[in-house]
Amino acid sequence: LRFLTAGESHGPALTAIVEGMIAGLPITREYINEQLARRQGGYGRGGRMKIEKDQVRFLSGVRGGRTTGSPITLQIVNKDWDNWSDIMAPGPEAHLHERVVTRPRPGHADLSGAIKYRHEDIRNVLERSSARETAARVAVGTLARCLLEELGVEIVGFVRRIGSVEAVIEEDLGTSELQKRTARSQLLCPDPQAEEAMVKEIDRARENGDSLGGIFEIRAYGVPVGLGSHVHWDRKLDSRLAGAVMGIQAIKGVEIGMGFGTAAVPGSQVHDEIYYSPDRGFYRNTNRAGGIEGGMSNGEPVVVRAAMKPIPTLYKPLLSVDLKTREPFEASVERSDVCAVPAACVVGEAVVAWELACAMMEKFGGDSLEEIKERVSQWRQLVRQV
Ligand code: EPS
Repeated sequence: LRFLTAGESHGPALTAIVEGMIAGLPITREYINEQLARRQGGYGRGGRMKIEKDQVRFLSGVRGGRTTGSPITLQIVNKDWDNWSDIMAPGPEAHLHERVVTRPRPGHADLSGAIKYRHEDIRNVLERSSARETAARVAVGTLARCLLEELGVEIVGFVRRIGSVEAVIEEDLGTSELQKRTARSQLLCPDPQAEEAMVKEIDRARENGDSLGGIFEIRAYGVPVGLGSHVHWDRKLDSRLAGAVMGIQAIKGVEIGMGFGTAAVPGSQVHDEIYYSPDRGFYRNTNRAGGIEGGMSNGEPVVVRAAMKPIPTLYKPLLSVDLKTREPFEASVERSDVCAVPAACVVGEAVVAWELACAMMEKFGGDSLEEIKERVSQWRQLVRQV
């Protein structure tokens, strides 16, 4: 299973091609659009989201509501293209001297990208480094999510922190309650009290011309034992998940389970003790490992957390130097999001779904939904009998 995305933030469209998906998987535009709408939401988004209303189009690989096994092409049109078609045109007609960007924004890909690719106009960098691209990854991840759902794996994401406000989430909160509370929240935060404080903090940041980051958490329930492998570093499930989540724009830290917390306490408070009962088989009473030991899923929920930095496009000026004149200036912008942590959380769900779907395909394989379903159910039965 593999995919590629293409498309600029103010280009005509985002495109993704997914190759290797089994045949017979039920998939609807509506389900993908629902996830795309979730990504566009969240208190703290800026003006661009008033222009876009992301909708997916299938250009190949899906027929009559099911995948055919052929490469799947997904397209999301950028409505903002109408305002940019002169500037972004691919041919000599492009207005290359309009809206030229020579002022690199601190914290962005701008300066390194311009130096690396020898661009005089930073627009050639920012158009692709923009988090607009994550819409394509959400569409792709939703295909993966459909596969996982067929195989009994469920993905739930929520926001744990925005700025200085941390949510309190009861350890024993059931999946459905967690989902219900999260779905009700405009910040995807299951703690309503914390959410209120987060909204205030976002308002304050906006007033100050500042931006805010935060932490989101993704949980995967029903992941069978044995995805990934201990035998080689690049087959470890945690290594792959961390790479995928770190690959989301603005992510600066990823942890699995107790993560960084494991460094501060002795081993007796870190490792999950193992129990056995005839009806449950092997199990643990704690899940500090976040469902992964030795690079393999251990049957407990997989828990991935990520820290997102505050968006670097600020209304409050930060010092920088002009690429062309080498003169210092104070960077300021016209339009930006104040906080996009809930959006990043939806992207997090998508990339975790993707990596888990890849790991499922590797372990169980098959070319059709029936085939992989059969193999997964056999494996689950076998594991219960161990
Ligand atoms: C982004 C800047 C803003 C965001 C954009 C990411 O866009 P614009 O430059 O058009 O105002 O709205 O996010 C999206 C368009 C999106 O779909 O998430 C950036 O510089 O990364």
